[in-house]
Amino acid sequence: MYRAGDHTTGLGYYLLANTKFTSQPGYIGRLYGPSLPGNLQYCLRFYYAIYGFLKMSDTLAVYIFEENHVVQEKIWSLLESPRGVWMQAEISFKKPMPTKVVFMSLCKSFWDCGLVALDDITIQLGSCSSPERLLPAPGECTFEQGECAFTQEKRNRSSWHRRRGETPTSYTGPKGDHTTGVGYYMYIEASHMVYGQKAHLLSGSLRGVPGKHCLTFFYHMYGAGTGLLSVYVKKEENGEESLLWKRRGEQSISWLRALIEYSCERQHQIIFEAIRGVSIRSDIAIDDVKFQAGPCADMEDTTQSSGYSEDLNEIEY
Ligand SMILES: [Ca+2]
Ligand SMILES: [Ca+2]
Repeated sequence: MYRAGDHTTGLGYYLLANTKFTSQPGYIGRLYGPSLPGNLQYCLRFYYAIYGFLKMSDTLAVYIFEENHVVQEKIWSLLESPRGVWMQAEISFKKPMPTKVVFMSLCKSFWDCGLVALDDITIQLGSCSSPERLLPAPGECTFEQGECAFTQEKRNRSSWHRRRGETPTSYTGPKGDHTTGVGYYMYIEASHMVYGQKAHLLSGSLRGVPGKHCLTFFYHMYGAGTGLLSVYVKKEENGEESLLWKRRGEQSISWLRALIEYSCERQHQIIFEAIRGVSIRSDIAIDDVKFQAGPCADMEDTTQSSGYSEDLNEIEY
């Protein structure tokens, strides 16, 4: 079976507290952030995932320690949360004195405790709810407000659907989206499709640039019958389509990041094509699609992800 991947790429690292390797009961895991100057507004954002745990109290909490370590204040604690999904948390804070952010996980009795995972922790100046933060970056689609500029030639039960939460079939599809864990993603519902049936999602019109374009997105291909997900570039002047990227069969129980560099000097569209596999366990989902002019900033990850299990559970069409 697959192990859960991290939030950043699905194949990277994350921090884990309360591992079963810790033998003492009454274990407290503390993680200290860097020292932050006082009297400024900050936005702390991080992703967490919970595995196990019967009760949520003190599973994960965030404290602010004033630099002299005399005053500590709990600014956030975990309430009831789905298990095994990366969830986003956002906290705005402003303190007069220099402070440190501290993540704390408490395990009172060893047998009640599960695992707490943390990933992609950022602290930025400004409030989390300032208007410019709520707007998605240009060229980025999280599917939270709708389908952005994406279109479909036909819309029926076997097209791409926007959904939140898990898909109706067990052992396939994501449990939550990639953006916040409780948001929206686009997916194909294999139960409404037949083997080999295709669904196309077309991006809005994209400007050509000399040099490279970078396309990143997250994809979820989990299920024993998973089919194919392909990405094409379609030139607008002649309708010519070329394949940029393809994954065949089950890939992971986690969201994986795809990074694609391509060249196109003319106006074009990007097409996401999902093909239903051999069984109803072939839901395919995408989220957090980002189009940028210029080469991808961290291209070294592509070798890792493009070499990943392309031949796993191979299904021929
Ligand atoms: Ca990570
Ligand atoms: Ca989303």
